[in-house]
Amino acid sequence: MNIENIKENLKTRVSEKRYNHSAYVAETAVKLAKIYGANEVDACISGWIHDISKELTVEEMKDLTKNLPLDDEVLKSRALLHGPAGAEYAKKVYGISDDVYNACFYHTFGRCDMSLLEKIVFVSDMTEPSRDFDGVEILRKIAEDDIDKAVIACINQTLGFLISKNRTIYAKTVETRNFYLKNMENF
Ligand code: DGI
Ligand code: FE
Ligand code: FE
Repeated sequence: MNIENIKENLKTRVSEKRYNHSAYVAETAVKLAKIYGANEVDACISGWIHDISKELTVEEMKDLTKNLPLDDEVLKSRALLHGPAGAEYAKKVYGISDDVYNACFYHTFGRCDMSLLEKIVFVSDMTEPSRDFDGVEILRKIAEDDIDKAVIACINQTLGFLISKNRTIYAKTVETRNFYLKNMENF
């Protein structure tokens, strides 16, 4: 596996905007990996591949994930399914590590007790330099201070966005938030 090959392939699979977003997520994930002592190569690869299946149709995503036990809600939503579909695609094509696979799989809704890499990719996706929503600067600061708090703050941002659009909220997103909030109380 080689980052140059991943970049070339990604260019053929997503728009220029999403390609640039992926580059920024890789850059941000490496920066956070340096701060928290995570594997920088894994952070870089995860950033580049996390959205690699995002522009497929839901049918193509379902085909990639057909052997996985996914919830119906995930199977109906490109927004929720693209992480698992990207993880499966990258596993098949590049033979990624389990940690990179999980960082890609869970990058949209998270999960309880994420690995450091999973948290870094989750937070980098939301705080990379081309994100420009209100409050992103505060999120970037939290990201460099406390990665668990940053996970909660990123989910709060997503929930606010979903509520403002009157969209459904996936239960696993809420479960991830509850896990980290409850963990915080023990500090
Ligand atoms: O792929 P990106 O745009 O870089 O970012 P993402 O993978 O975090 O989110 C993709 C979309 O998924 C975004 O529009 C928000 C949406 N999303 C995140 N969490 C949930 C969700 N959609 C639903 N329905 N439920 C969720 O819990
Ligand atoms: Fe995504
Ligand atoms: Fe993304």
